[in-house]
Parts: sequence; C-alpha cells; structure tokens
Amino acid sequence: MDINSCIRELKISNHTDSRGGLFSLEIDERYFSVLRVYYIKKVGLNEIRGSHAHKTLSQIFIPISGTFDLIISDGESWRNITIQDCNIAYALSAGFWRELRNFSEDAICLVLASDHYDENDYIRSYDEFQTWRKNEK
Ligand code: T46
Repeated sequence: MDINSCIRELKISNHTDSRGGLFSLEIDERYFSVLRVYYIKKVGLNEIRGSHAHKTLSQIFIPISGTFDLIISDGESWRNITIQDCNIAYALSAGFWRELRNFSEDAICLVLASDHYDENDYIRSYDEFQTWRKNEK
C-alpha cells in the first residue's frame, strides 16, 4: 500500500437539530473492528503526539473539535493533512509513520483502534521504521 491509499476519508453524518449537535459514523466491520478507544485533548502549543508507526494496528481518527495536522510518512515521502472539518474521519492503515501536530487549544481527537494496546506494535524511531519498511516490501 502506498502513501496515497493508506488514508481513507469517512463521512461523519451530522444530525444536528434545534436540540443541539449529534454526529454519527457507521463502521464496516468487514474492514475494521474496534477493540480500543482513546482520545487526545489539551495538547500544548508545539507539542507533537504520535511520532511512531504501527506494524499491525489500524486506526480511525475522528476530529471532535478544533484543528490539527495529521502527518504521514511511508519512510520516503511525507503527506500533511490539515484536519479542520469535523464531518470527516480518517482511517489510517497499519505500517505508516504518523505525527499529530499544530493542535488548536480546543482540539479533541477521538481514535478508534483495531486492537488492544501493545507496545510491541510500535516503531518509535524513524530510522528503524525506514529499515522495517524496506524489509516489508
Ligand atoms: C497513535 C497516536 C496518534 C496506554 O496505556 N493505552 C493506550 O491505549 C494508549 C494510546 C496509550 N497508553 C499509554 C502508553 C504511554 O505510556 O499512554 C502513554 C502515552 O502514549 P503515547 O506516547 O503512545 O501517546 P501518543 O499520543 O504519542 O500516541 C498515541 C497512540 O499511542 C498511537 O497509537 O497513533 O496517539
């Protein structure tokens, strides 16, 4: 899989009415089962979350509020997606480097993960990630 197809946009449905906001996302269980949920919020100015790759974990990033950048690498090229539309979620496949940067003060990112937490699934050095990618090909 290449850097252009590793991210899929998923439409979040907006059911907002006079009572307030309600947003939903239907997940196709043939492609993704949710085994864990976590969220990131109150990230300080210039702080970076992520900066690692996952060997097998797939994730769906759901922007709840605010803006931030999702930066992806395949070990050679980089892609920057500025997330500012709370009506789109992003499904990221395993095997890609990710960094989350430039969080606005009000940014909240909900993440659905395809597996339980496992530190062995992380590659936390970019050099190691590049070597791992080459061996995976
Ligand atoms: C990812 C980016 C976007 C747990 O114990 N359980 C969990 O489910 C998670 C996500 C983390 N932790 C512990 C492990 C560390 O001791 O929380 C601590 C901070 O985790 P980490 O440094 O991995 O946090 P981020 O924000 O750099 O990365 C997280 C996810 O770990 C990662 O999968 O893609 O968000």
